Amino acid sequence: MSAAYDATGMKDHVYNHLAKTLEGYGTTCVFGMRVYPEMDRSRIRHINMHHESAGGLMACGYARTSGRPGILTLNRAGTGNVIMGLAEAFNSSLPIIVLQDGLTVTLQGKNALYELDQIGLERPVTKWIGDVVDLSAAPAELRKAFRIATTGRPGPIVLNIRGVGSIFAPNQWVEAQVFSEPEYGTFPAQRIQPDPAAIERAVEVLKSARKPCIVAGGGVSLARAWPELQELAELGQFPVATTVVGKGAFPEKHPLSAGPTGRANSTGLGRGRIAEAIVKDSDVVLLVGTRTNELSTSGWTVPDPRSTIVHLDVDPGEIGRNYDTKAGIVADAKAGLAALTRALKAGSFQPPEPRTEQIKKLLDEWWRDNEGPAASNVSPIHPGRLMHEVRQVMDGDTILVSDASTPYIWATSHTFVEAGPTFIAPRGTGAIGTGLPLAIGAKLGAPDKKVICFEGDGGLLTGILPELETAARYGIAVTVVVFNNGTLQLERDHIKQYPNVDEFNLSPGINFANLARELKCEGIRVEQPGDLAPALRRALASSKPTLVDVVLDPNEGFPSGH
Ligand SMILES: Cc1ncc(C[n+]2csc(CCOP(=O)(O)OP(=O)(O)O)c2C)c(N)n1
Ligand SMILES: [Mg+2]
Repeated sequence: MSAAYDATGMKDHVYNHLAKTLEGYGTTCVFGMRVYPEMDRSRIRHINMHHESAGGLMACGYARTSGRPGILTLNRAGTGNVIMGLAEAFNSSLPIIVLQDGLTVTLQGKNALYELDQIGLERPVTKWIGDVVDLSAAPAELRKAFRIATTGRPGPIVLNIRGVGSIFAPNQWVEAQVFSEPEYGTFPAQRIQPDPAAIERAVEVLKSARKPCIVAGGGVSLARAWPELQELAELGQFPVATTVVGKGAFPEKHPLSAGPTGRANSTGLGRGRIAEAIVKDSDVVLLVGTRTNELSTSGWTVPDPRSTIVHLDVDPGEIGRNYDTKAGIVADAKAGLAALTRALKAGSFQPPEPRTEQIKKLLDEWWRDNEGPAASNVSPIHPGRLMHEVRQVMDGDTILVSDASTPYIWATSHTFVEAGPTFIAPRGTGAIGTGLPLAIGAKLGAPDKKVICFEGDGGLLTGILPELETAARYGIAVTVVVFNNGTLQLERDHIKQYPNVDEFNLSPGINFANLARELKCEGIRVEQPGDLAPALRRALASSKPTLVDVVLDPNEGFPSGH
């Protein structure tokens, strides 16, 4: 334990104790509408966003790219708004810590200002809630929050700090020992090592395989296990498919990459059909860090339930959840993958026949089918052409963030990312109105990267549009690409047999570039395909947040599927 601050016990306001504790963990950024006035702004930026839902999502994006817990301070009045961020973090296993003003115990039940069952609301979507009644315990509870958030399966934490910020609680100046445990400032803070017997069982299964493959989930990126996954895949000549959230676990231009799985993009123009073919055609499937959810497994058909499953996951609750599992390994993904590689190298392992030719053939077919849309010159623009232009500006320094709905389906299917925290989509909740705040947080967690954010017009209008002003105020230079199709396309697609039902159409002609300029960002409207490339280049070169409003054909897209 390294004490970053004097641990002799000193009297100060609780907010100052907490700010000093955060500094010791290496936190570089705090989101929230509750300001800690004496926080050292030279070490921690405070981002005062507009909506607590967005704040929680910014904390999620920050956690993904920085590898540190995202911090949100919360005024009690914003409790109802924070649920979305907690839910996204809970389902996506992201460590965020919400420091909330809790109600003074003696006021409970009196209809006090903003009184609400805060803990009751938050309980189902948190890993742990610390109810801090004695304010002098707040720094110790924050240290506990960091330990719990960053070990095992990461997840969201709430500290309900009773009476803080309240005029009825004069004793907010308390004596406390203030120090930090910086080893819990990043995650995974301590890696759970695999049981050698579990590794041995898994290796026996992998050795017996004729056509093995790997399906990598979000757990690979959370464990930063990119090199270990690549080493194992190359050693075993295992094709690697990723789940939607797992996109970025493996370099997608690698000859062993089968690309992303996912029901929403496995038909028509979707690249998911490649992963689907490869994974279904495998006799042994090694699952790594995946919840085997409905979306990524195409309703639990990919992998085929008859294949032999090996599952490596830090959470024993996920192993065997949906698939009859021959060998389970409870471990951190980095530690588990390294152990598998070591054991295969030490044993008499012969790699099976390589399947890179099979992958290449499927990929060539997919490119051929996408040639037309990629070169399309029609206006309104075909989304396939937009994807072509986005691919030209993406490189190893790009982080792609997407809102839910068709933008995320195109993003997952039609882009190729490097290994790393390079792709973020809100698949914890699947909620629209999440992309922009995730992107703002992602940029703050990785200021040197280019962040491109795909947004639906419907997604922006859910209420996150004002966060463009947040990005402008703090100079957070994200590039927002709006899929402006004038409709809630995915929902409309579900009811297309009812042509007279038009509630899913938006007011026609909304110009998001103008709205962006009003909110102090740069805005570029694109109606012709030929204008896409210069607009994207200009946006990415700008030091200001820039919105590229792309007028898309509302009738072109993926068949419905969430
Ligand atoms: C918070 C939330 N409410 C409702 C939905 C259901 N839903 C899924 S897609 C969609 C339409 C989104 O429209 P838009 O963002 O414009 O994207 P498009 O499908 O038009 O590309 C809706 C409402 C959702 N995913 N999240
Ligand atoms: Mg739309």
